[in-house]
Amino acid sequence: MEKSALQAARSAYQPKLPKALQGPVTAVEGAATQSVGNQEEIKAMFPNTYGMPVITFEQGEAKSVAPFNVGIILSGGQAPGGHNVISGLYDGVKSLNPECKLYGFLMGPGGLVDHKYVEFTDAFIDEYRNTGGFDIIGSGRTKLEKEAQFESGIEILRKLGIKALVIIGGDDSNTNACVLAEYYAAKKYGVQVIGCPKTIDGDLKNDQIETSFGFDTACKTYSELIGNIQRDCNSARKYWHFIKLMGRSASHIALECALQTQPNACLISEEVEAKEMSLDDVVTYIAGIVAERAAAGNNFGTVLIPEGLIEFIPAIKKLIAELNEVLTDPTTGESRVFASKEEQVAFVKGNIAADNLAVLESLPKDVERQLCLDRDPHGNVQVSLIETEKLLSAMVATKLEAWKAEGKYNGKFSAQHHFFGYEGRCAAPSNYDADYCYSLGYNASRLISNGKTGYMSVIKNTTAPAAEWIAGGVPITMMMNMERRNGAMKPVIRKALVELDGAPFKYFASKREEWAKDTCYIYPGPIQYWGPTEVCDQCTRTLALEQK
Ligand code: FBP
Repeated sequence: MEKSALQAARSAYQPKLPKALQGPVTAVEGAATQSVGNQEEIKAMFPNTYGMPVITFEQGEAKSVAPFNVGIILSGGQAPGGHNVISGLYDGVKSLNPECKLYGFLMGPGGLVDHKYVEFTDAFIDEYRNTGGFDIIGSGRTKLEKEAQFESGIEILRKLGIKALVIIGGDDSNTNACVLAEYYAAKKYGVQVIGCPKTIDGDLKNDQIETSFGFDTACKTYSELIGNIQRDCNSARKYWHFIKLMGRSASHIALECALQTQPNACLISEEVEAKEMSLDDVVTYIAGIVAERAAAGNNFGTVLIPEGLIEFIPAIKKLIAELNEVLTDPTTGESRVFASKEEQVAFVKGNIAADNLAVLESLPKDVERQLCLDRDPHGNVQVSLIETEKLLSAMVATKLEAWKAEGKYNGKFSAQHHFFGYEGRCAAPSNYDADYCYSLGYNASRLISNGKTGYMSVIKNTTAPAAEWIAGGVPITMMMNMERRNGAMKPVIRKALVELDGAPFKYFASKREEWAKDTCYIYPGPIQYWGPTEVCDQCTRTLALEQK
């Protein structure tokens, strides 16, 4: 494989490990745990994996370990650092016994069900160390939830002599990992299942998980691009840039990028919901900032928009909840199947309440259509396909015209649109993500050799130097509660949204008026892999503020 100069040099980087993982470990068990909500229901559904203790690894005595085989799956959207989780796990199992084998299932959970796999070798792994992407084995969004899938999985796991499966995924994939762990434990199949917290969205975090991997690199990549746009914007002084950022429901990415770049406006979906803002309120807020800057002679600026915004506007949220119910077949719990998109839209319109229909029909035609159409396999609206940045700028332009007619505004408004998501998901992992991911993978090998199942690999204290990081495992059931999905109550990992009383949001809120009025842009520049530590090794502003 031909490599870029950076890739070639970067492949030699040896990621750092927490001190406890640098040699043999001993597992220290905490007290019994319980789920974050609906304790009785979750306990009843996960009798074999509920209540287990949090594990912390400390340095221990060397023991001989018999060889064992492990399988790994990349699930869901790409996130920088996935290859390092795999190389960390590979090095981890080989350090326990060089005869251990690691297999990768191809193109996501579907590879397990369809028995598509590869065996990793030194040369294969070395090609991918410290690189972005999930292309080493590919990823997919097949939802692992049916008994037939679990049974098909055990066939290939037995054939390959696999003792443990590591699933790298977000909240939905780790929920499925837990269901699989419980199923195999209940059936006494002797296969352990370990999860690993991945997603650029940053919404898989809690008291035990500081951050999901990939968030750091993705936000730094988007912030570089936003900084570049802001410099262009401040040079030409003639455009308003509307920048939509990935992140699905949560606004962590938008907030982090705002903290890194100080734009003129950044919407936070969770705040829009808490303040019960309508679409018109959101438009009025942005138009107000545009008008205020215009009055000072500044007909330019930047607006950051989280991709899930539309789902948090209360009237639209209520509409989406009903759409999700209507699009699910109550007899099977599966999505209804339609002969055509037109038939699907017509069915939806004929089956929702009048107030929701009125909201749906008040939206531009393309948004209306997208809301009625397909969900991803986990039942999520595909918000990345809704062009909120164009919708908002068009509505802001209309509002400004009205204000002009009333003599309230006398500026010029010309908009440019951007959507950053795929640009950052496969970036070469920052030093933080390279070390964090390698440690998560290496740590998973220790959870396996200690016989754990239904655990998530966790690395804590990551704002300290890597040697001081704390390695261990957290029972996945501990993060669960019951939520309504596809028309039924399901046990799921609780998604972490932006907390309005959390330090990152509070800091942003204390600064945003100044950033709106004045031009306070920060230009972060590209991720650096070598150089002064304050340039290369900083964690996200979110994590720094949270851990302070
Ligand atoms: P995961 O939750 O699987 O990590 O995916 C995150 C994400 O990048 C979201 O930010 C985005 O809405 C979605 O994936 C896009 O999905 P797709 O890659 O299928 O277009």
